[in-house]
Amino acid sequence: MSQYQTLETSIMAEIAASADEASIEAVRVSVLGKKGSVSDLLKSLGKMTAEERQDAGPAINGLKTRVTDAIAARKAELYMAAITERLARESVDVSLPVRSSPVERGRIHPISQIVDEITAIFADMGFSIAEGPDIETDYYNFTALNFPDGHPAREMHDTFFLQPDENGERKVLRTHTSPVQIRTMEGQKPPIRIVIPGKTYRQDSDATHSPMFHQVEGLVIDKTATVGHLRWVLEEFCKAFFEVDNVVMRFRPSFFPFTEPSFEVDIQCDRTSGPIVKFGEGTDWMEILGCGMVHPNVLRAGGLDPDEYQGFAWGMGLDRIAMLKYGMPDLRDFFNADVRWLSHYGFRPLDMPTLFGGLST
Ligand code: 2U9
Repeated sequence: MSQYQTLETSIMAEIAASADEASIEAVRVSVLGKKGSVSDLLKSLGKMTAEERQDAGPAINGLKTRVTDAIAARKAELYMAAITERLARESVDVSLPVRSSPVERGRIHPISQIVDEITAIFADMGFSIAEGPDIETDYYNFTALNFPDGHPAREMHDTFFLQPDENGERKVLRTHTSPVQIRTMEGQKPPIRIVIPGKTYRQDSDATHSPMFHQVEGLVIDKTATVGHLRWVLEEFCKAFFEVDNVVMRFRPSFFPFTEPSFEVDIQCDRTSGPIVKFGEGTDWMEILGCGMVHPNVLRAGGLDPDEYQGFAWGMGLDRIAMLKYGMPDLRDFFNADVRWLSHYGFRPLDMPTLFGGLST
């Protein structure tokens, strides 16, 4: 066997024994690099006589071509093997659930959810949302709403009073959202159709009362609004909100300083299944809101002529309704900021309530 064949056999064995891309590269350098064994043979051709070169030339060049091809083939083989191994190691199971993002982990508080549900229903009927300040003047909270000075109804509201300011004026934390309606009447010509969700404050605290609580009120003012329209609006609201078609409502005469006539509204329900109340069936009644035709004095306070305009209004406490609709036993939990309670009773942020998509799904 010639020296070239011996060298070729040993190089081919080294190529075959290379187990990864680094070792085949090392073989290439030791064979074809500047000081490689085959490179040295090629250089030696220059020092040979013409005769010697006649045989050695083709032998060395043939050797170079074969080992170059063998190294390239082995390199490609090892490259593919490395990729295949890496793909197997790094494979991703695309059927696994996506890790939840902060947006998905967060929860909407039941009160925010209920405000969204209620405003979606009234927006669908053509109402706009109105808002106003939590700290109110005595005038907007009481006087403009037909509570005479010294009237016991002012005491009934268990008002939180602020310290008198430099002019001796004693502001209050609003006891209802009704001041917003007065402000709207002052600033906007009828027809008016608004709903007012918001925080309200009264000195009261037990399992079903909190000193800060939430209301939604509504107001419609135009030239022809009647109790019939009021009844229709509230019936449509109850059907959508309680998600039953056959809501039966009962209007009982009542008294509020700002409405005349005034009513308290009950809806028929079934309480025979323990804490879960079913609506649209049963023989029990549950009070859910108060309402009435806007008192002429209140229209005047809003800058409207009661001989030209009339209207109706209603008010509803949200916290008790949320407890009822979502089955929460204690109102105080609403405001304890306990993340475990919120992740249990809260709503998913991307499930926005709509009439076509379902309110509380
Ligand atoms: C204006 C004119 C009339 C709003 C009304 C009620 C009846 C009512 C209570 C329900 C439960 C308050 O949270 S609660 O205690 N509200 O019964 N609210 S009529 O009437 C208005 C409001 C503003 C200018």
